[in-house]
Amino acid sequence: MTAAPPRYTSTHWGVYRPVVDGARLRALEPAPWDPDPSPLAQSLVQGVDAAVRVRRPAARASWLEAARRGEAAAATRRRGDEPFVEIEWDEALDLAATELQRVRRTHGNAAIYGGSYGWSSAGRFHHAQSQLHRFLNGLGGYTASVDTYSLGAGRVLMPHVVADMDTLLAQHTSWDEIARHGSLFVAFGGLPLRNAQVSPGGAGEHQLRGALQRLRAAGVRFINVSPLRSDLEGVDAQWLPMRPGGDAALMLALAQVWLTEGLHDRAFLDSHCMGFEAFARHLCGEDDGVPKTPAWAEARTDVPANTIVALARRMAAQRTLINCAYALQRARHGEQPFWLTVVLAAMLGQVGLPGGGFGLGYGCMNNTGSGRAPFSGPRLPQGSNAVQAFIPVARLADMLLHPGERFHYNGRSLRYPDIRLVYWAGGNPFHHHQQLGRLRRAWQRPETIVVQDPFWTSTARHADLVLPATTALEREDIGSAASDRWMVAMRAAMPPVGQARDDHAIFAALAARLGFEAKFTEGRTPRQWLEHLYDASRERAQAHGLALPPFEQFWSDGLVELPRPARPVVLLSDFRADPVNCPLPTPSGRIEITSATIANYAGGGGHPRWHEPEASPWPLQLLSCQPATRLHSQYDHGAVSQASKIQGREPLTISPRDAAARGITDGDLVRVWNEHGAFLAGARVSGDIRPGVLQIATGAWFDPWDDAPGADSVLCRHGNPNTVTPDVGSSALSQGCSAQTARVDVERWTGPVPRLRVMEPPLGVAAVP
Ligand SMILES: Nc1nc2c(c(=O)[nH]1)N[C@H]1C(S)=C(S)[C@@H](COP(=O)(O)OP(=O)(O)OC[C@H]3O[C@@H](n4cnc5c(=O)[nH]c(N)nc54)[C@H](O)[C@@H]3O)O[C@H]1N2
Ligand SMILES: Nc1nc2c(c(=O)[nH]1)N[C@H]1C(S)=C(S)[C@@H](COP(=O)(O)OP(=O)(O)OC[C@H]3O[C@@H](n4cnc5c(=O)[nH]c(N)nc54)[C@H](O)[C@@H]3O)O[C@H]1N2
Ligand SMILES: [Mo]
Repeated sequence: MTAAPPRYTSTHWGVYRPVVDGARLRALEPAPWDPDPSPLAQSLVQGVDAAVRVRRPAARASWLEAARRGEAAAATRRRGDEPFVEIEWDEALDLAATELQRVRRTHGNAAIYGGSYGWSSAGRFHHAQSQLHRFLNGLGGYTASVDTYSLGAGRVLMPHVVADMDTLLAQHTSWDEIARHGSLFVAFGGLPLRNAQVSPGGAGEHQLRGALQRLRAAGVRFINVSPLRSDLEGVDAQWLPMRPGGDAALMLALAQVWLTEGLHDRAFLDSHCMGFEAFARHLCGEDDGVPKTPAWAEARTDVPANTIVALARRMAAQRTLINCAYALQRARHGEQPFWLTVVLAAMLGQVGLPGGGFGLGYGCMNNTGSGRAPFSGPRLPQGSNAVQAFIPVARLADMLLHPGERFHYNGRSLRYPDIRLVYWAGGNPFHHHQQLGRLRRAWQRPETIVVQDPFWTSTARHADLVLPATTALEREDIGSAASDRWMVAMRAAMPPVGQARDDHAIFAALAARLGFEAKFTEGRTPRQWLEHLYDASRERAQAHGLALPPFEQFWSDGLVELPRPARPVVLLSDFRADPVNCPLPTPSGRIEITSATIANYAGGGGHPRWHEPEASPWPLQLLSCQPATRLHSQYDHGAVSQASKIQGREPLTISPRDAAARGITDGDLVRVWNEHGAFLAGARVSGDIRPGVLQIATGAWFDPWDDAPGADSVLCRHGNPNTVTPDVGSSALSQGCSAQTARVDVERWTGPVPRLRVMEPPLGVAAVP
């Protein structure tokens, strides 16, 4: 008798063995090989079939009435503010298909917004966004989105300056090489252990904690340039508690010290870079009359000038890696710190050397620095989109509010399409988008909004038609992430909860109603798709010199290990060794310290520069970081996230000084507000944060308290920071998300303590038996 094959499930935060008793998940045991498993999975144990699971298709009452008559629904009541009616699957699919057909016939395919940004789940076949895109392409196309909330400014900027982000991330120097050759690690935004719990598609072996210990043991010293001490822990890091948003000023001053003291590498700047001269003139103030001195930077960062000088000399004297967290570019003019990170590394002449140069996002995701091949495994072919219209992803509300209006993006002038139908699968814009009160207004404009999700998220509550999707535990899939150690055969662990259906099955049923089922499924069953996608990835693996076993063996082994490449990974080492024969994909083939393209697109001289922050009446800056206790909004109802709440609200970190000035003590409920809206949170008073700054994690399910006493703008009673973040592009160049550029005030909340509604099923949906 042969042993039963191992049963694994893969999540964005690790690989686990599900323990199931009948239809109930009892435990998720961490993979035995994982040295530092993430606790996040424990939220699934009670969470997967919690009361907030969507068990049946449901429709907003007044929309349903109109749709049953075959009419575009006049929104008589606001989305998010009306009971639902549970309906049968057949009717739900008929209504969705009829609405898709009506909208495309009446307004054209560009009237369908299918950008559907979101992380969904780790399996690559049922990846909801890919399934939706394939489906909508089969229907004749849709308005798409480009870039990400993660790296909006960075993704647009980097191809002009060095290379595209995916190319760079795939080659990040391995932690082992940094331990072997590095001396100093300067971390803008720190290296928070909480963020390295995840990687998109899977994090099969958690490496950051071990890597930091190895670096420390090898003698590497760390500098944590961040408003939060806790952004870099366990390695005796020196903390520079700088003012958020000031990084570009600090970086310019470091460059200015090197220039005036002759510590920069002229030979490297000559052979591998272009446009240093104009930048050098800017550092000296020859163009604008303002030398970018340490004293100038002190006034913008609160880092003392003598500390800046000492740091500059220290960096120039040894092998130094300069890393920039994604967070720094999720802001107004977020391109600047990313660009300057590269410019600093170039001035030190250490780009392409092991342990030196730059990093963009060590510590942001688990797999960065794993030293493994960038091989990304199976992915669903999405077909091609016949619609040209697209938006930079974070311009969602602008698009809905301003059809036909022009906007700038990466050197182009484009128009917003007129959206009549929104289809969202695998994302939660009512957690992730900025200025949620504005999104709520924009969201009233389309005629139909379909949301496909396992849970009654705030986005589902703001939909017209909600289709219940299975989770990865309820179906078969393949887990795979770039630069991860494993590819995982994800076996179904339990039957679907309620009437939930797989994302693929839902789209296949819609395609059947719309007459293109065969084109959508290509006649394959889901298992046949897994085999087909695996085989295609096996061929790609061969190009990386990786030999994968046949599908049958992979499926019965439960996973396959992707070996490390023989040669150590060092970012841009080929370019360093031979810039003529291994040029960069920039116009000059070199690192562009000055970019004619950007000067042309955006003006301003074409080199990095400092932008003074806009004046604000609000005294505090609010940072909204990634949550330690969940992935974004996923499983906010689960045990791990719930255990962190204060009086049921999201914790907000505040300095003792700012708390005392407002009579706030640890554990109090507080209200944070500005001109955009407000949220309630629980105060966590801590000396780990510098005064003048508040920090709260993203992802608390948005729970608007519309009948709050005296509320004149949106108020979230649960703690979603996007009620107060500004919905403005990072710049006309990149149009990324500027969530970090939020200014607010905070006070002790003395009003009534409202009951949360978002953790219960919405009105009209039957309670769980
Ligand atoms: N203020 C502020 N806002 C931010 C950020 C910030 O730093 N500050 N960060 C931004 C960043 S970097 C990101 S990436 C975004 C994240 O924003 P999102 O990616 O939208 O957040 P998630 O919570 O991961 O949303 C995924 C949704 O998919 C659903 N889902 C999971 N599995 C499946 C499935 O198999 N099928 C279907 N149909 N649905 C599924 C989940 O229930 C959840 O509702 O947030 C952004 N927003
Ligand atoms: N556990 C967990 N891990 C995650 C995620 C999650 O949801 N949960 N999300 C993942 C995703 S999608 C992404 S894109 C990455 C995002 O990775 P990041 O965007 O880097 O993550 P953040 O937590 O927003 O920011 C990291 C730190 O930067 C600091 N910081 C913020 N603004 C500034 C500034 O102006 N200057 C300086 N010097 N420091 C600043 C903050 O103190 C913060 O703790 O994280 C990933 N990791
Ligand atoms: Mo992200």
